[in-house]
Amino acid sequence: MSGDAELPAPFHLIGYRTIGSTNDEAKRLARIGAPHGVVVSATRQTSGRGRRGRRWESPPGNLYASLLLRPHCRAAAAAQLGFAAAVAIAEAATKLAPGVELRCKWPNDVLAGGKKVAGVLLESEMTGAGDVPAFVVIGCGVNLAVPPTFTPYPATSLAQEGAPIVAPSLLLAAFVRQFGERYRIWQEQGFGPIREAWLARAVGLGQEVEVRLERDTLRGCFIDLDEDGALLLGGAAGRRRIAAGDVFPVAA
Ligand code: BT5
Repeated sequence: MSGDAELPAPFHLIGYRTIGSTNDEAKRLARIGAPHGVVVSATRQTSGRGRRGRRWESPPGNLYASLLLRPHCRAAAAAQLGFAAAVAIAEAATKLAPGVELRCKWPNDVLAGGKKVAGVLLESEMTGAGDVPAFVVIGCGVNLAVPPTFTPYPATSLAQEGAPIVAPSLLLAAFVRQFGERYRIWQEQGFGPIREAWLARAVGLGQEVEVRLERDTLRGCFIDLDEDGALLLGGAAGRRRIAAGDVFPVAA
């Protein structure tokens, strides 16, 4: 475990070589009172997680980091921060890999050259009091050097898309700077600016998409994002609001 002074305040790095999951460690630290701004990173994870308990392949060479935040917001509004993280990853990666086209895929994926290069896992816990989360943990996995072996949605790494090899610590510093700036604007102005930045990079917007839910698959036009980041899907039966799922393009 090691510390690093390079992150802008209030962010503070706790780095590990090997850990189960940086999200689990950030949550453990949050429960024993760690402050807003702690960032847990690891060279590799042995139990990296995606959403719904899915596995996140985490070999050395890529970025694995989790931000611990203590925002004063409605629980539902915390989901907005996942979009801020995806935008900040895309912005940071664009600076370090200028030739690669970075886009956002609902809800919080980042694509490089049309393939998944980064994912975000947002988890929060409530206190007993009111609708304000006790803390929010935002876990980010970014494939810098090593793409995963097999995935249902095509995946890649920045290096595979032609970028030079970027050190995880370099991307982490750039990401945290971008995220810190987005977070400050979010506190002052709400979701609007993040939503605009995310929509400007969104794949599938205005197009026919397939949305896979836990027990169902829907098809429709990806119309918009709502105030809490839910996907608005238009179809013959009207407009439907989707809070969680996976989006796939529909072959023309
Ligand atoms: C995500 O889940 O995309 C969120 C991933 C978050 C990972 C970070 S790493 C740091 C922090 N600590 C953790 O334990 N997690 C966070 P989801 O949308 O459910 O995507 C998971 C799916 O992506 C898997 O089922 C695979 O199909 C695919 N996948 C697995 N590893 C991948 C990788 N390295 N790159 C791209 N896709 C991957």
